[in-house]
Amino acid sequence: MVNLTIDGKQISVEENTTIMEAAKQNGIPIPNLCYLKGINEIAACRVCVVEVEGKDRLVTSCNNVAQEGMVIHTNSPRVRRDRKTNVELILSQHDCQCVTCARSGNCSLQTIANDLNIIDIPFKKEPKKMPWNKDFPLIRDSSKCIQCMRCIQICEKVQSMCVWDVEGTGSRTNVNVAGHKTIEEANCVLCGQCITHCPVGALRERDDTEQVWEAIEDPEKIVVAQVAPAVRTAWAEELGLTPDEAPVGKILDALKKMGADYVFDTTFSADLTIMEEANEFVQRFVTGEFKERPMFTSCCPGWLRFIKSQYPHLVKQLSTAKSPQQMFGAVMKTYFADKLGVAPEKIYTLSIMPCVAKKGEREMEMFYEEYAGHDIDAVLTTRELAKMIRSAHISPETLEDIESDRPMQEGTGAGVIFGATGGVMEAALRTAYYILKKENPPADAFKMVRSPGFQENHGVMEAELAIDDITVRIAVVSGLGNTRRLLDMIERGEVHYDFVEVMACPGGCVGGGGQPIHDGEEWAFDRGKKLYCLDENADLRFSHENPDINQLYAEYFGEPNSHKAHMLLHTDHLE
Ligand code: HC1
Ligand code: SF4
Repeated sequence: MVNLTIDGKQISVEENTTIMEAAKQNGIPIPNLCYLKGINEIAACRVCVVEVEGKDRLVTSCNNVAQEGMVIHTNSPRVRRDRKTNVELILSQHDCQCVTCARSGNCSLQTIANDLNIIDIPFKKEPKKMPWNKDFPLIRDSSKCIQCMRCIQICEKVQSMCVWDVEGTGSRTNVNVAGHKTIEEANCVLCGQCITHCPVGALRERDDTEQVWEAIEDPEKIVVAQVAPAVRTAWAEELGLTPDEAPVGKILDALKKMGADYVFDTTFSADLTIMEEANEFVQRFVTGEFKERPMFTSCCPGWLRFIKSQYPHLVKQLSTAKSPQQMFGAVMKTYFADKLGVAPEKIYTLSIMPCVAKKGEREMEMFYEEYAGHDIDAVLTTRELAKMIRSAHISPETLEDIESDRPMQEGTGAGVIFGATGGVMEAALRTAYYILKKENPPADAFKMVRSPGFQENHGVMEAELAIDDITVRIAVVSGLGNTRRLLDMIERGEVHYDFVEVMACPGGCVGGGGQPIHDGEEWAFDRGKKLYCLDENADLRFSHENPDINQLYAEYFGEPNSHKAHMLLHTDHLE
């Protein structure tokens, strides 16, 4: 242990603890803009400077280790002056258009500038404005970038994609798309992790709320909305409700109050995905059609973008099942349109997702069906949903816990856990077991695939399951750096699996790039626990027991993997 004094408090910390972490562990927060523990400890912003007695110069606390006997002041007059100058320098190159910024009210630069009582910016320069395609689902505004390098580091170290890089030197240093490429050329997977780790508003999703308001206003359109499993764990964080006060029914009520005509829960179509995917897996597995193992899940569009650009030869091993979002869109524009007695063109399908890549997924050509354009017409993130609720001046405390509309009303616990890493696999195994044995396993029989944390075992959970004389080898991974490691091990023949679930975002969709932002904190695993809790308390925990899914098959699709199901619920990823 190392003993030192910070702000007059005598403390002991483990060796090799940074001053920043030592202070934090002892209830002394040191402000910072660029620091991300274990990922970005480069002292780029110099906001975290502290005074160490006996040293002439101030030291940055994020990348200097606490040493025996140090006496540190985190808020001396010298520190305050220096910190203020450093923030003024950052502001001098920032566009400071706070009122029109997507991150206004949730921006670490705005907070620190206010905390330091910065009223004038002494040395203002014209911020650099680089061109950007505003139609792309991910938007970067270079005039707001503070060059903290977090986007570069999260993309490279956690997601292994290296989309961002620094260009130029000295005062001409900028962050931009690596290799002088446009963002469209850069193989960006749209996971949005750079957005949720940006301390300011330099990165954001494309705003699609205005086109949704237009659709709501259009009397010719019937707006049919769906809400993804992970959204219920996080939307309230933006609106000041506690998790207990924020069931998914209140999101449905908000959507109805804003003018949606019908509202549904994506857990319904997560159950539908399980019916298709579990049957596909069992069919591939039992009939020996399955020469190339493993079969990969296909519901995460960040993962689809990744495999297509990084491991194109493995694309044929993806399940052909569309994601729940796309399946629900297809069902809304066919089965549901029939029920309403309207043409599919009249239906405007809206999904609320924790995800930026879902905006890209709806645009993908392969999901185009001749019957009615795209499966999905608009995708809003959880953050955009909160923004719409605020702009409609709905008081969150007046929302009621309403039910989804019929006939696609029911969703099981198996569908709910889709939003957390391991959830798709667990849900699929519950139904695959039933298909093979004609009886249910205990609902928690496969809970070993729930990841305890995305860094443990490099974020990989693996298991071998015996169902009678069949052994199924499975793995679950989240985060694309972890995924790359796993795929390389599979390719080198070091590990062998039959079925693998991949989610691009660390922790799964609960940690999605469209979720509310808590600067420098990771909330995915706490949100994931909420989903497992909802599953545990659900009346129905098996997708194949969902009565509305069974009705859908009886009335429309016949059986899983039928010709009609293939036409509407599956896709060819190789096209
Ligand atoms: Fe997800 Fe999915 S779980 S991909 O993470 O399969 O976005 O929540 O909606 O489609 O169900 C996201 C979440 C979501 C789909 C489902
Ligand atoms: Fe989107 Fe979920 Fe995939 Fe992240 S893990 S890219 S939120 S679908």
